[in-house]
Amino acid sequence: SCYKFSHKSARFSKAEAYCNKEGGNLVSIHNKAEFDFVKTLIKNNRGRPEVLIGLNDRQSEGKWVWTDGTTTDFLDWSKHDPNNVPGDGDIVRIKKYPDEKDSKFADGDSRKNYPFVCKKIYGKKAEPILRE
Ligand SMILES: [Ca+2]
Ligand SMILES: [Ca+2]
Repeated sequence: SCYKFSHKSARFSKAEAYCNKEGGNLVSIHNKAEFDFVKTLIKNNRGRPEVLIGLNDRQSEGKWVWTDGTTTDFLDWSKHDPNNVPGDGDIVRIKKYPDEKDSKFADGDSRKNYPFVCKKIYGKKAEPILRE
């Protein structure tokens, strides 16, 4: 797969649409090694503290799915999350809380702008653009 960090901030649906245009989706994460890689990518890009990934429960509250349609087989929540705040709590950021050692998954507001990471899976067509 191919990964791309965006320095521009966008809300979830716009970020996903941007990744779709590039032939991918917001990044999905399936194991610790991949999560570590994504965190390295963020660090190398000036360590923006909160970065959007493709995980969301927009369709069904509490049912976490990736925008690229891959299986939800890895979740690394902060001990504070998911708690349905801030905002609608429907999207997920990688976030480092001051009282935790590592960056973790944190649910957040789908209307708020964040930098984001796209991922393109070779030989896989991008899932269609999300509706608002
Ligand atoms: Ca939610
Ligand atoms: Ca939260």
